[in-house]
Amino acid sequence: MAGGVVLSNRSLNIENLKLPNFVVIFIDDMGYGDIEPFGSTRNSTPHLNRMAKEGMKLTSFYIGWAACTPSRASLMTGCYARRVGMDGRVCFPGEARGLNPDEITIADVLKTKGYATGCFGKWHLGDQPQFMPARHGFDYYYGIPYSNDMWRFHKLNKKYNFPPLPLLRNDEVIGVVEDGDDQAMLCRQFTDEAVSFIRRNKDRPFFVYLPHAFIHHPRFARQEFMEKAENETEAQIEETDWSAGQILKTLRELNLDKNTLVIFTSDNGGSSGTSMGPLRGGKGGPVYEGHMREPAIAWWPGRIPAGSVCDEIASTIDILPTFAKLAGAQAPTDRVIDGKDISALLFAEPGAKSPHDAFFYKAMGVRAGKWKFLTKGKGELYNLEEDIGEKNNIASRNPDTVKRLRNLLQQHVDDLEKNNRPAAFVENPKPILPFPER
Ligand SMILES: [Ca+2]
Repeated sequence: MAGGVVLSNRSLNIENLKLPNFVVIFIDDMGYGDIEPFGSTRNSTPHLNRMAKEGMKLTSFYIGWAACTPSRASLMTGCYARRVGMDGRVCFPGEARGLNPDEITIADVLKTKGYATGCFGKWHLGDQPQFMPARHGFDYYYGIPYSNDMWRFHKLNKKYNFPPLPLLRNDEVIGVVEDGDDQAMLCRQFTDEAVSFIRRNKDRPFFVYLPHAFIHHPRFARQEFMEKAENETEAQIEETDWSAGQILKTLRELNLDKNTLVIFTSDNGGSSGTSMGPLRGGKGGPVYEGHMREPAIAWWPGRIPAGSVCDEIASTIDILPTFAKLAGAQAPTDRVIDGKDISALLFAEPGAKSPHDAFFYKAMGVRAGKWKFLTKGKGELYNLEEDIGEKNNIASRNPDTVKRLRNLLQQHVDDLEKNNRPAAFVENPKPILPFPER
């Protein structure tokens, strides 16, 4: 070759030219204090300990909206759930509503760059064919379409008459979750499927979304975890730790660890039996930190500094813009996306700050820096730097701060009113499996 720059294979770092892989491990109903890196002394989580030691703990990491369905809608679209019409209650089996097929999900964005995309676990964004993972950018799906408690043993079964809880591979029903033994296998099955998908796609960029059914009630875990634990909750948490370990081990074995970003977090605050650590609140209810701040670990050896901690405000809504940036893909520009690229935080670039001047807790609260305001009652103001447990309402002493934050929240609520997109509804919805005769 004459002239120009000639690169030998030696000087050309092929690894750097590869698009990064992405894995999101999304636990159901895990609390802020349920794993050792976030202070648990009850549950043993060696794999997550190592993940944190090799990666970054995000200590002010929030979901985009509380509860299973809205939280998943936020994660998938990079938007607050009301923005995409998926706030309010969770989807039920055979319901007409689901995440609008017109929404652009993380998987859709990554597909534009040729990613293999797989979803392994609890979907919960509508169980009609129009709403399932295949219509939202996933090449492959293995899992349950909604919560593991939406089955015949649910306490409200008499009222709702839940159909059998199906296990799906793509759009095919391959099993039914009939009993506790079946429930106990869900973490293992989703993990094994995700690992196998990673192996099959090791030579091309991939996105693995692993939304576990664990640790949502009813709680059952495999025998080997039950034997070591004091109760089902501990066993389930420790099994999700095992699951994360399997994923990371597979990435190391395949030499993909230096080219894969893995994020571990939870979909909303912990339910009964879990720990929110120092935070107030838990699953459901109003909008204290324990409702929406989640344990979160980001791992990408060589890119994310080992053993780092980031306390800047970040959220699941940031995952779509961040992955888009890192993949060289275009995040949607024809609509409002609430999330922001947080790669500078993840890579601990000097002086990196949260891209969020304000973060919103549903449409009922706002955090700006250390200040947090809730509309609850006459209004509550907390200084999270000094009072992470939200014990001292100092609203009456700080009227100017209250006013500023109240305005920020009102602007956000007004904007959600003006710029929102609807959920989709189908006519004549049917459950995936027929309702049992009664
Ligand atoms: Ca949940």
